[in-house]
Amino acid sequence: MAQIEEIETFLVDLPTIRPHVLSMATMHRQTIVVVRIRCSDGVVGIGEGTTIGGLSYGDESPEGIKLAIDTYIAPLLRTCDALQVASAMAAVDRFVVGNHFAKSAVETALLDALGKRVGLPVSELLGGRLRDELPVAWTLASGDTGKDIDEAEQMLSSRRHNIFKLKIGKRAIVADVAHVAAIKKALGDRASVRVDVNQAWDEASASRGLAMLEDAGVDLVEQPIARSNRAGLARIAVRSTVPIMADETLHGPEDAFDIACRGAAEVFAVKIAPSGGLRAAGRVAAIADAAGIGLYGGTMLEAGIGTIASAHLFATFPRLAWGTELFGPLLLTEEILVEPLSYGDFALKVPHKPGLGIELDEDRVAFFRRDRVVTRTYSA
Ligand code: MUC
Ligand code: MG
Repeated sequence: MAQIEEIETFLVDLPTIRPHVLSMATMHRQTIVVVRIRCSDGVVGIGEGTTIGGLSYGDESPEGIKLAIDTYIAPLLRTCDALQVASAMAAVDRFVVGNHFAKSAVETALLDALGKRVGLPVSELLGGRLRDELPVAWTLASGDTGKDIDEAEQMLSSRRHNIFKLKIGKRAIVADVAHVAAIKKALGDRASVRVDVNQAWDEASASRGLAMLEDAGVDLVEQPIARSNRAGLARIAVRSTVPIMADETLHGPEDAFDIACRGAAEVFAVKIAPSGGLRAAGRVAAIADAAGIGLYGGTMLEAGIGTIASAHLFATFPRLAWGTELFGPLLLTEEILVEPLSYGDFALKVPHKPGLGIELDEDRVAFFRRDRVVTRTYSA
């Protein structure tokens, strides 16, 4: 038995390298919730809960994630055995409904601690890794066609990314499609070009937009309509020859099963936080795989902790037809890990060290903590 002695949470605000323009929000910074769990055997695990654009993307905000952990989840965990992660999370599930991002952050920290304790990477705790590196897409979302093309060219020549996801849905369909077509024309067969509408269209607009995107040479269309309209998504998926990917409509295994039964998507963006944690996201992937739905390793634009936690899970997938988009740390100006994640040759390497296989740079984290104490060296 190892007692969970302390659960610390704090918010870290990190600037982005450029504005990241999505249909529902423009990001200038990313806020991550770091969870640190200290156990009675001296082992410490870390986790991350991260969303996009405050409350504009989903039901949980960074501040809400912290509050849910501090006020409701932490007291439940204090009586749990850190050696038994599934049992600890079951105890949380009994008394905490929803709050998937908060649960994901806590479960990640428990798995990190367990891995460190037994000397195994998290991917092995999750059933066993099948690959050591994962293909990684990049999102072009500067809001400017010329800048996006330049950015893509840089990524191609440095061999960092050759899969690009374009954020659309903010402008009129014709303007958006012209933007996508110009980028695809510039990149040609050197890159896969995909789009994410982030729910911005209604069904009629989606039908129109999809036909135009197909002509532009787009390989995949993500969440074109509202997350609640699964019947509409199924109708669109039948009509469209470009595969449809489910994202915001997917919040765990039950959603995965419903979407699969409806035939509402050919691809799933599997994400650890919206799913409710690494193990729940694994169940989402298993349902998709059994239903013949292609897998894509998604992100909530997490920093290094959430990104590598996701990578450990995705490395266990037998099939990963659409690769991943685990580029979150590369969108940030600041590195919060002692050793940055290893990107290169269009892939992210999954560490072999115990646990998540990463270490926080405590000084940098302290500097960017929202609640940091600033010591004045001058008198006002
Ligand atoms: C989303 O909706 O997929 C993932 C990559 C990116 O640029 O935004 C996120 C969220
Ligand atoms: Mg998406």
